[in-house]
Amino acid sequence: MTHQKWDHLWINARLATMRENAGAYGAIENAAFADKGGRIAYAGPMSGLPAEPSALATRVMDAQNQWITPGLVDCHTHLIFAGNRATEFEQRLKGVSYESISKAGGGIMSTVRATRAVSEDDLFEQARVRLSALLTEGVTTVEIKSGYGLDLETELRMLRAARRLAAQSYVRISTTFLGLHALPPEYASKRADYVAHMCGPVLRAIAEEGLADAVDAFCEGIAFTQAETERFFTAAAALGLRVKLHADQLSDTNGAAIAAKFRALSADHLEYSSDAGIAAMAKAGTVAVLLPGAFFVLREQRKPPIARLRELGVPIAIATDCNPGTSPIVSLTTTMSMACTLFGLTPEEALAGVTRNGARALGLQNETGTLEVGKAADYVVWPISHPAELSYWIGNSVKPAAIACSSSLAAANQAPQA
Ligand code: DI6
Ligand code: FE
Repeated sequence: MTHQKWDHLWINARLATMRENAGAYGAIENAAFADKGGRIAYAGPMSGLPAEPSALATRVMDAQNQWITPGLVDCHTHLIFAGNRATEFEQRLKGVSYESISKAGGGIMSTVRATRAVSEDDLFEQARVRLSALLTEGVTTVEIKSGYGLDLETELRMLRAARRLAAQSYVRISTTFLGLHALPPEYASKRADYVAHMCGPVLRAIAEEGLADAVDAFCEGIAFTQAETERFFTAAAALGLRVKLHADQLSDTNGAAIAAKFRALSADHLEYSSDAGIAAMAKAGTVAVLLPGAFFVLREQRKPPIARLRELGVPIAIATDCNPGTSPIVSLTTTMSMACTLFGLTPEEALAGVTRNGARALGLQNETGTLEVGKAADYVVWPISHPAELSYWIGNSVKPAAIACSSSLAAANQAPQA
């Protein structure tokens, strides 16, 4: 038999493949795992290997019974911003609400002022530190939203910084233009003009430069209405961009249904979503992205409708929502713990939420999110005895033994070895 040698082969591994309908965690014990040219070449039992390991791969590594999972996906972040909002945190602890801080010109606008004031290099550098924290715990795909610029220049700066992070790190980055995040003061009495500006020239410029993979809006009482959101989504769809939505976080604004209407990749938060909204998502194939970090920080009481999501088979993803206002967290595994403790997800659902379903929330389900032959070789080797440990430890305390990401930079750097 002629065999084109694999690049790497792990033997004596345990795989949490996270394939759908493949039993708990899609687990395979006594397993082997191989990649070639940045793609998964084998993910199955040792007994299925076609020859002796040394004959199969350039490098053979003994996993010593450690677990291999797909690389983790953080499918909702606002990683690029300047400054922080610690003093608002203090105010909220004294009883001032998030909404009233926002109405008084703080909240998102305070981060917009800080973000507008700094250069692209500064934005890049501040985000790089946060990105590194995510990567050390096995994240290989990160979504990054703009939305703290709210003018053409700053939105472009944010998205360019996100693209630079992608080019200079071992990570796959998906970018989202969050044009309708807050109404900036220069448009205070001209709401319609702001929406038109974002739906027209700003969206076009961003699309022309290829800076966004999707768009997003904050559909909320303190942010944008249903009609404004729909207008933005219609403009995005005309340019071939997929949509995502901050939906029903603080009140039921019909967000889940709007997302479904536009076949959104995901609707995120969903604490106040109606049964009808969730049913519409199920039909549209829209992923429910749960963000327990924001729920925790805002000390919310109302949980997303988990039972309903399960009942209707809506895929559930989990993300950090890393942002300076409501979710200042750069640990996806801690977020998994919160999803279990605060929302009642099982550790298996939490892991599916940051792998298979996180990938789907970005439209990357054919590329990453499970250990399956042909997908990108994005994987993590963990020194754990059970995959539930990934949701169990708090505060970035499980360190991967190895991380592989087949993003372009990783592929480029590995090429000479191949
Ligand atoms: N994501 C958001 O965009 C808003 N809430 C959320 O979960 C506001 C973020 C902020 O306050 O900066
Ligand atoms: Fe968010």
